Amino acid sequence: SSPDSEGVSPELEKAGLLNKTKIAEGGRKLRKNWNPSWVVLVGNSLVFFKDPKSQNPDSWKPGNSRPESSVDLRGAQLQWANDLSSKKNVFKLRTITGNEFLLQSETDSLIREWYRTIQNVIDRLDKE
Ligand code: I3P
Repeated sequence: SSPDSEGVSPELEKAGLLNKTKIAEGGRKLRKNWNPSWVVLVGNSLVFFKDPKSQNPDSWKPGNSRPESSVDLRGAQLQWANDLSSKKNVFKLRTITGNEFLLQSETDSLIREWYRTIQNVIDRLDKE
């Protein structure tokens, strides 16, 4: 993060384009609806943007474009979930409140890097 933002905004860990579908809300199963999503990992949250215009690393900043939704990673669980989709490179993120998302990329290295980075945040929060 830039020196200016230190102490003002939480740290931007990662941002990029992934395919996303929500598959459960509060434990209740939902019908899949895959869409490209600009995903931003910042502080303890994964933030989703759907507006293509917001697909740049500055978008998550307060006052900029409005996120579609945001996920608290504290107590969340991550697992590879290629059994839950016909697509390759799919993992499932389950929040403590029972919301479940599938995230996917055609690029193996990219999805592995996302998995590793999100798991690191979950592990860090587990130790707090
Ligand atoms: C779904 C759509 C999804 C697919 C899902 C289908 O059909 O094709 O892309 O998930 O499979 O049910 P619809 O558009 O009619 O809702 P994947 O792409 O992840 O395979 P599923 O029901 O086996 O999860």
